[in-house]
Amino acid sequence: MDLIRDLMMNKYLITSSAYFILQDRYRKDFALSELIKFAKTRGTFVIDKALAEEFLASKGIAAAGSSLLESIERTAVKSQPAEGSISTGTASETTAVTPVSTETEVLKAQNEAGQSYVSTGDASDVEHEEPLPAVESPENEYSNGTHEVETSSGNGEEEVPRAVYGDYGVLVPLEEEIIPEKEVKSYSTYSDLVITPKDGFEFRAKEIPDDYEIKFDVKNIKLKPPKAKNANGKEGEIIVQAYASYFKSRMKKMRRILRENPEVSGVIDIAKLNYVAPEGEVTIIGLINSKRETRKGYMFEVEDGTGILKVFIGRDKEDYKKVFDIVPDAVVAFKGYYSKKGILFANNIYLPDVPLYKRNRPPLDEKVYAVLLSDIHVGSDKFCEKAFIKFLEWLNGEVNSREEEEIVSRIKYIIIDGDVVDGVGIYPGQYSELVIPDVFDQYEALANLLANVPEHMTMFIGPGNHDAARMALPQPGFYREYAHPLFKLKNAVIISNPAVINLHGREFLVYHGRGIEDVVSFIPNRSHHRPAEAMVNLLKLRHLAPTFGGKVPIAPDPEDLLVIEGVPDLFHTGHVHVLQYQVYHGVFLVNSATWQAQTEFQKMVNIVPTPGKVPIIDVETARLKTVIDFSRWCEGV
Ligand code: D5M
Ligand code: FE
Ligand code: ZN
Repeated sequence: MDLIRDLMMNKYLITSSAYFILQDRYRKDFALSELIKFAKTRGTFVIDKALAEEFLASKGIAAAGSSLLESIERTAVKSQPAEGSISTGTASETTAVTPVSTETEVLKAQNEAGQSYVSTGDASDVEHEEPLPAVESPENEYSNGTHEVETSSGNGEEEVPRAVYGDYGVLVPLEEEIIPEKEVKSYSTYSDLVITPKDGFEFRAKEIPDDYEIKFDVKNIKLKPPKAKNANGKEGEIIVQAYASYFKSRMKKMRRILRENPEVSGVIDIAKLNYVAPEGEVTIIGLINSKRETRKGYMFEVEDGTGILKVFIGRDKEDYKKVFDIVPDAVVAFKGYYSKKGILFANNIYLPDVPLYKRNRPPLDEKVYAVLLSDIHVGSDKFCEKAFIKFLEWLNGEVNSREEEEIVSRIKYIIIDGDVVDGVGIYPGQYSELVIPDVFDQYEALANLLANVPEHMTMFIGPGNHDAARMALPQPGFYREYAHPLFKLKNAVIISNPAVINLHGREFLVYHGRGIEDVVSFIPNRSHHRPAEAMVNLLKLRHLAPTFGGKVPIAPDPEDLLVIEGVPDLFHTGHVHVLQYQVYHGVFLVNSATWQAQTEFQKMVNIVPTPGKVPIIDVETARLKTVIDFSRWCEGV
């Protein structure tokens, strides 16, 4: 644990698998300062597996053997064992971190159709569907050991001290846990904030009928959890099967997309390549295990479920540039000549991409606008409270011009794209930057703010990585125990991350945006500060978080729900806190900004947010109408 503690003291994080690799070497083969120096050169504060391996390699030390879980996973996913020791870059960091709990989460999420399921320890959610058995009949608990009993109820008004049932059901008071009678909060949750529509303001949108449909929501997908064949090593077996189905599902979906391209025809299984006539041109579709620069070009290792293959593309080829768009675990097609030595010499690369055609949508009878928000981060001391309240007043008709009046009058929808609160314990040192140090109160505060959005405006609210939700993607929704004030808002629709909303016949793909991190990590010349360009890359790969085992945790669902299956009219992300938009092949890409000024952590990693800027979308064209700027009320936060 020394390594973890020492890194934490320096505001660095380490993932479990990196810890596994480094722990034995710490203070024997390397010093903390060396590791930190190395991480600095990479511009990160997170020591993950890849970085740990590179670090050891730079010191001429071989990494310890990979974890058991990784090796079983490889066996499951790959149909043939990889030869030699090629680094695939696809090892599962996520699995290695918390295999069992991730799995449990998945299964539970499936069973409960995305409902919340985490026992919080002090939940006071009256809407909880299944009261904890211990609360119902504590006197019947006769098992050995100690059982902590939940006795809180109803909004925390009548707090009964918690108690513990010891052996034989004897009640033992739990002194150190006794909660003070009435906690005095030193912070506001905006319970007194009342903003009402401006007198006489005409909201045209009230007369326009609602026309929305949630076209895709993770909660509505019934996933069948894989079954273990025997009781021995049950969890491991289930995880292996889940990942195997996950990759199968990714391959299947991407094959369908790639085959829409007429140039990707006559696709052949890798296992059958040895039977093709020599000199014949072949096309294969494969998942990228690894990519390596050589003297004359790039060498890939790809697999398709029937076999593994090396693919080489030389610098002289026209499609050579496309190698830079390919990240680990993306699925692409290669066309070229197969040499019996087992290498495909590619001439062409096909990314799944988005076809270049004009989507004709019937015109709307009336103009309708949608507001895109994300990353409100309520609870942070950098939350731009003043600016957000100005924005709420604006929605209620406090406008500055005729043009704004026309816009506000026709706003019917507000899409909120995650990180709605700041959460607790999300990044090192966060606690000192929280004004609301309690997640329950953060959601209460947010709901009190959003209660001031005029009722005829429908809000779609999905989670991000700061929210009380499953951390791994996709995120089915918020945990109800924490976020129940949001569920109570009359005009809010809780959505998953990602989700697809159809507004008046236009498809909006709504996604918090962590996949942008994959793009920034693997594609040259991409930056957190130009998110729309990274979004183009996600669209080209038709996947929201292509790389497995990188920074972005992906749940081992038996189906890959992160493939961009349909081409949306608009693609909305947040996460990196910078407003940017552009059109790519007819799709409007927009990363909405934030309501949080720069945090200390962002200062360290050199992220400069653009808070308080609000893109307004014309639903008819699914394009930007205008950006309203509230940033002047966010200075000096
Ligand atoms: O993300 C806010 C911004 O901070 C976004 O640009 C990603 C970046 N970020 C978040 N976590 C990390 C780590 N661990 N390393 C580097 N950059 C990071 P938010 O999700 O609001 O925290
Ligand atoms: Fe955020
Ligand atoms: Zn985020």
